[in-house]
Amino acid sequence: MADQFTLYGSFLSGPTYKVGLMLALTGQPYAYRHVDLSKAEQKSPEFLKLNRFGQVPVLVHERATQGSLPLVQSCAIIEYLADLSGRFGGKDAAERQQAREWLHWDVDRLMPWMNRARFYARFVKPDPAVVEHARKAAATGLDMLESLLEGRTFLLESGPSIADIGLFSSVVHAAEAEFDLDEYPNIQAWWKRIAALPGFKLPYELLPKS
Ligand SMILES: N[C@@H](CCC(=O)N[C@@H](CS)C(=O)NCC(=O)O)C(=O)O
Repeated sequence: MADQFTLYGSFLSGPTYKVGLMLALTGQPYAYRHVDLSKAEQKSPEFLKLNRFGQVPVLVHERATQGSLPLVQSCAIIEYLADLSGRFGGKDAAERQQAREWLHWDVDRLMPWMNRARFYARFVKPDPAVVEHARKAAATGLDMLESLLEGRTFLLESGPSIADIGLFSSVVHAAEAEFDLDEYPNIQAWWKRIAALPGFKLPYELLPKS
C-alpha cells in the first residue's frame, strides 16, 4: 500500500487551508474529513486522540510501512510535507531557516490578529476597543509584510516556498477581516503570483463544507 493522507479540518480555518494548499500545490492526493467546530467536535475524546491540543487541522499520514502518524500544528505539518516531497522547502539550510523565521513571525505578528479581526467582523461583536486593538495589530503585520515584499517575487529568493504558503493562508481572508488589499500593492502582486501556481485553489474551492 502506498502512503495515504487524511486532512481533518474546517473550511473556515486558515490553518486548515494552509495544509490543504500545501497538499494541492505538491499534487498530493488526500481524503478530507470535516470537523464541525460549532459542535466542538475538535474536543471529542476520539479527536483528542489525534490532536492533544483539541484543534484543527490534523493531517494523518498513513505510512506504507511504519503505521499511522497524526500530524498537528499547521506550520510543522507543511514543513513535514516539504521534507517528504522535496518541494517548497527552500534551496538549502539557510533558506529553510528563513522559511521557518517567516512562519514563526506569522504566528506571532500576523495570523492571530488577522484571525481575530476576521472573527470579530464575521462572528462576534466584542467591545469596540478590543476590535480596534486587533485591527491595529493586524494592520501593523500587513504593513510589515507589504514593506518586506518590496523587490521580492516570493519570500525566499529561490522561489515559492512554505513561507509563502504559510503567510498566504493568513492574508487570504483579508476581505472577510475588512481589510482592503488595494492598499497593499506588493501583497496584491504576490497574491497573484501564488494564485498562478499549478494546483492553487482559494479556501472555499479547496475545502469541502461538510
Ligand atoms: N497553531 C495552530 C492553530 C490552530 C487553530 O487555531 N485552529 C482553530 C481553527 S482555525 C481551532 O481548532 N479552533 C477551535 C479550538 O481551539 O477549540 C495551527 O497552526 O495548527
